[in-house]
Amino acid sequence: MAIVETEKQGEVAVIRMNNPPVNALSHGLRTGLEKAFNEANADAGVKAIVLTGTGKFFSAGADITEFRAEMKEPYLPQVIDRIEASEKPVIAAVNGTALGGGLEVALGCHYRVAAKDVRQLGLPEIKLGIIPGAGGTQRLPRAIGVEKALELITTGAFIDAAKGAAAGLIDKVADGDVVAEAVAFARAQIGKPPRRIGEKKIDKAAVAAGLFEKARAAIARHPSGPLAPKCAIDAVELTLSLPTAEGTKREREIFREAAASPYARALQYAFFSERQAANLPGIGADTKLREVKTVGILGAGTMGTGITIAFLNGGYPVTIVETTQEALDKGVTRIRDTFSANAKRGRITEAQAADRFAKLTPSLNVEDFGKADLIIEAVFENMALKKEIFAKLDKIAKPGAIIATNTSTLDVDEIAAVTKRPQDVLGLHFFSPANIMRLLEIVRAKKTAGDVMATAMAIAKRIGKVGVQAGVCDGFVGNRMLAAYGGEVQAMNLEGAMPQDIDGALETWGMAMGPLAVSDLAGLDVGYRIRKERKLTGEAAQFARVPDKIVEMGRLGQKTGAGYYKYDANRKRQVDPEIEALIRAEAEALQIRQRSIPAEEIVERSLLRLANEGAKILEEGIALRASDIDTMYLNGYGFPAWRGGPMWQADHMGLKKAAERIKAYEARYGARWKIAPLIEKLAAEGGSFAALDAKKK
Ligand code: 3H9
Repeated sequence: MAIVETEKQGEVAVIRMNNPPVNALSHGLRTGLEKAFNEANADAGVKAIVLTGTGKFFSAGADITEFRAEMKEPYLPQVIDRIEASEKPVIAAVNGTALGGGLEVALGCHYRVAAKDVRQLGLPEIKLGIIPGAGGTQRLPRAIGVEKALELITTGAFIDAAKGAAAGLIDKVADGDVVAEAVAFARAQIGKPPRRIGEKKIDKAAVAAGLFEKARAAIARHPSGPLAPKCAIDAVELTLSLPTAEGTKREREIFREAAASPYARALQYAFFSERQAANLPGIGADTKLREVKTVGILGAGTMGTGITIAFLNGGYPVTIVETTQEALDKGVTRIRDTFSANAKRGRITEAQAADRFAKLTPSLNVEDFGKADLIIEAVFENMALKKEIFAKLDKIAKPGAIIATNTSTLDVDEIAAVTKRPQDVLGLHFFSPANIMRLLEIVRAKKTAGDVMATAMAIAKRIGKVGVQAGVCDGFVGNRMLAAYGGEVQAMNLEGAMPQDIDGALETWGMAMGPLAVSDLAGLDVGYRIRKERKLTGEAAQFARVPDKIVEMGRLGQKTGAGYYKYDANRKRQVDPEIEALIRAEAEALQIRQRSIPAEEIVERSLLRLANEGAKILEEGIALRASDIDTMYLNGYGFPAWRGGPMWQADHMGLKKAAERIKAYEARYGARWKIAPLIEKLAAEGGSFAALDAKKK
C-alpha cells in the first residue's frame, strides 16, 4: 500500500494515511496528503472527503527524527491550512491514536468521528520540549475552550474518545466501523458549508480572569524544563487577541524558539533513548519469548508488595509468599489499601481495583510457586539467605520458569550458580516504591539466556516500566554511580557545603530532590547497615563519619522526624543547626579547612562524578550504551529529563572540557577523581558518548 491512498466510495473520497509504525507525518506523508487533497478537491465527482489512518494509529504526529535536520516543504501547517480551506466537507475518521501533529491534522478537518476504543488523543509536544507547531495552540482552544486546551497543552495529557466527545473535540463516537460511520457522516454534510474551527471566534467572556497568570505561576518546576511550558502558555494566550492565521504564524515562531533549545534536544534524546534501551544486541524480533502467565513473589515487605502491585496492575495473577501469617497479612493489607486509595483518587475504577486484587493469592507455602512462570525473590539483602532460597526454588520451579532476584547489590552470578539452571536466572532490580518508579534494571548474569532477557524486557513494558539492561558488578549501573556521587556529596559536606547548600544547588539546577533530602526520604539506616558490613577504610571511612553519626543520634530521616534536616508535622524540611555543627566538628577533627562552595561547583562535581563512573561502567560493558545510563538516571533517580542525563551533560559540556575538569579535580582531590580511560580517549579523538552509541546501532 502506498503512503497515502484514495479510495472512492460514491461521492466520498476516503484518503488513508499509511506510514508504519505510527503514521508519523514525515515529508513523504505530508507530500502524499497534499497531493491527495488537491486531487480530491479538483475532482468534480467528489463531494466530500474522509481522512483516516491505518491499524492502531490515525497519526502520532510529526516525524520526530526529522527535527534534527532542516524541515522540507510542504510544511505541516501548510498542509493543514489546505485541508481546512477545502470547500468540500472534510471528516476525520479517527481510527486510533491521534497525537501532536496528528491531532492538529484532525483539527484542520471540519468534523471528527472517532472509534469508540481510541484512548490517545492529545498534544504531547511539551514532553519533547516543544509546543504544537501546526495550529494546535490556536485550534484546540477554539474547539474545546481555552481553559481545557491550556491544560491539555501544558501537561501533554491524553484523553479518550468519550472524553473528547464530552469536551467538544469529537463530533461523533463510532460504535462500529469508524470509516463507514465517517462516510455516512460525510454524506449528510454534502452541500452544506464547511465548518472550520479556524474561523471560530473565542468567547473571551468565558475565559476565567487570571487564568494565564495562574498557569504561569504553576510551571516553576515543570518536568519539561523552563522554556516549553512558558512558550505553550504564551501561544495559547494569543487566541485571545489574534485570528487563527496570525496566531498560527506567531505559534510557528515560538515553536522554533522552543525547538532550538537544549532542553528540547535533551527531551527528544530521552524519548529515543528509552525506546533504544529495549533493543538488546543479538536478540531480534524473531526471538521466541517465554510464556509468562503467572507470577510468584517471595517476600511481602515494601519491595515485595510494590512489585506485586505492579504485576497485578499489568494484569498478571500473582501468588505472594511469606514466612509468617502476620507478615503476609500486613503485605496483603498494604496491597488492598493501595488499590482502594487509587480507586478513591479516580486513577482506577472500583471494579478495576476489585478485579486486580482478586488476582492475588497469598500463601505461606513456597511450594505454591510450582506453577509460576516467573518467580521474583524480594527478601532482604543477605547472600547466604538468597542462596538458600535459590537452591530451594531450583527444586520447586517448573522447567523453563524464569527465576529472578530483586537484589540491588549482590552478585547475581553467585546466586545463579547455586541452581542447576543459571540460564533461567537474572536480576530484576525494581526501585522503591516499586509500583510507582518506572525504572527496572534488568541484570544479565553471565549465563542468563537471551530469550530470558527478551522476555523480561517485554514484561517490563507490559507492567509500565522502562527496562534497561545492566551487567553484574557491585551496585550494577545506577547504584554504582550513585555511590560515587554520594561520596562526592559527603566530601563537599566536609569541605563546607551544608546539606541545604548541596540540595539547594542541585534542585535549582533541576533535580527533583537533592541527594541528602533523598537520603532522608529513603531512610538513613539502610546505607548505615551496608557501610557497617563493608568495614570501610581510607577516604570512604571519612565520608561515612557524618552519616554514621547522624544515624547513631537516632535520626533515621523523615520517618523519625529528623535526619540531615528536621521535619515538621507536614514533613517539610528545615535546616538544623545541630547538623551544621556536627559537620563542622567532623571537618575539624579531620583537619579539613572549610570554605563556601559555589553552586556551580556543587553541580559540576556531582555531574562529573556521575559521568566519570558511568564511563567506566560503559567501558567495562556493564551498560550497553551511554543512552541506557541516562535512561536509568531519568527514570530511577529523579534526574530531570530536560537535562538529558549525566552522560548527555558530559557530552554537552564537551568531553575535552569534561576531561580537563576531571583532571583538575584529580590534581586537587586524588584517586577518587581518577579519570575514566574512555573519557580520556574520546576527548583526545574529539569524540562523544552519542557518537560512540551511534556506532553500536
Ligand atoms: C509534533 O507533532 C509537532 C507538531 O506539533 C508540529 C510540527 C511542525 N516520530 O513508543 P513506541 C517510533 S511532535 C517518529 O515503542 P507505543 C518510536 O521511536 C510529535 N517516530 O510504541 C518507535 O520506533 P522503534 C508529537 C516515532 O505503541 C516506534 O515508533 N507526538 C514517533 O508504545 C514505536 O513507538 C508525540 O510526541 C514520532 N512522532 O507508543 C508522540 N512516535 O520501534 C510520540 C513513535 O524504532 N510517541 N515513533 O523504537 C509516543 O508517545 C508513542 O510512540 C506512541 C506509541 C504513544 C505513539
